[in-house]
Amino acid sequence: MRVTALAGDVPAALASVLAAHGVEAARAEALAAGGAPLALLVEPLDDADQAALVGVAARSGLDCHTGDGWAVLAGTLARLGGLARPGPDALLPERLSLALGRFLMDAQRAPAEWRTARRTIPLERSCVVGILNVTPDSFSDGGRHFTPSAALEGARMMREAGADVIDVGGESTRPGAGRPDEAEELRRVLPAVRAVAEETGLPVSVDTRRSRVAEEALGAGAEIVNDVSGLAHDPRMAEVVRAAGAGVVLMHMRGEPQTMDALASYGDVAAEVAAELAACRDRALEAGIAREAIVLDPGLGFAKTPGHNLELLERLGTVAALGQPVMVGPSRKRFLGAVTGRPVDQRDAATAAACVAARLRGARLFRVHDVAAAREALAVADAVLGAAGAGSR
Ligand code: HH2
Repeated sequence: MRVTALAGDVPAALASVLAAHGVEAARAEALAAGGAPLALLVEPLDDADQAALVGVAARSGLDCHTGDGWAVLAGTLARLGGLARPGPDALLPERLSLALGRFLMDAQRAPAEWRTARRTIPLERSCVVGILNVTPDSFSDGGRHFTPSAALEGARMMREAGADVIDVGGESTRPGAGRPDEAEELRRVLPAVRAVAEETGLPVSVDTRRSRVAEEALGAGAEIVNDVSGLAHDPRMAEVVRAAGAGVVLMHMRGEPQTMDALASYGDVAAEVAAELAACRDRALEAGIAREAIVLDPGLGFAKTPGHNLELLERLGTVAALGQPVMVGPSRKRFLGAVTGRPVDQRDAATAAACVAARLRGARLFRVHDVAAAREALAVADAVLGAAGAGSR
């Protein structure tokens, strides 16, 4: 007798083993999807809801651990899905089955594209977003692309290197950076956005927390707004994004760039960041922004210690389960210096490695300075995932 582990991505491995043993392909896929292992934290719970969960979990063959006001359920997707059944056959009180059902629907959504104001960007292969900081003081590339012609030249080189999107920013958000006023941010950003959109044909995103900068950049050819405050900084930002039908990156941060380092305190960083991003996504939906336009970003380095950033990368699946495409921006950041001992200008290999780690945990978009290094590393990660039959992950 031989016992073989289904290594790698379990659903993909299960589908391929079942198919190799003669199960028809579509059925093998369905069985494999249902067999995906999942562990969920459900909170807050009152005593009655908790008792209902414990009873149903035992009858359904699920593991259930409980504590004061919470429960962790673990089992296969198929068994957990049974708990979300609505209607007369429901196993759980409606409040619980609805919450579980909504979560499971989001978790199984595998967004394969991103809608912007001008096109739909495919996300089957990793999407590399090239950073173009038109700032004098960004932490790694400040001053390099400060004039419009230098910005355009930088964008052209990134396109050659395989960038899918160019992200233009006029404000450094590194801790302690001085903030340009609105007029200065506009002066920096608009000529670069106009030139890059016209000359490269690539989708341009504008990295700003100001609605007026976003609005004018969208008018000048940008089609995505990358807001590191997750629409929280400027109350008019959501409306500007909605009205333009722009793509939007909602990034997680606490406080402001000037105060965020003091707010890097979490009980469970992945769960808390995911919950705060879910609330941010829901506010965007309430404001009328289309679900297909929204990308979520855990905000590596923003109100996070080096340890938090690493833990977030390892547990990125918690964010990916929200059902939106996930972007990460590890590029040249301090936590990579802490791991490798390298100074800021020697962190591109570490950045590419962090991108691959994130890709394996479900990220689809990668905001980087060195496009060529990330593109090459992600081509390998994409090929490995594709080879495992996990291309839709
Ligand atoms: N990081 C920075 C700026 N914008 N946007 C997203 N979505 N995700 C990020 O991780 C992110 C971001 C900070 O990096 P950088 O632009 O290189 O530096 P600076 O803020 O100093 O210009």
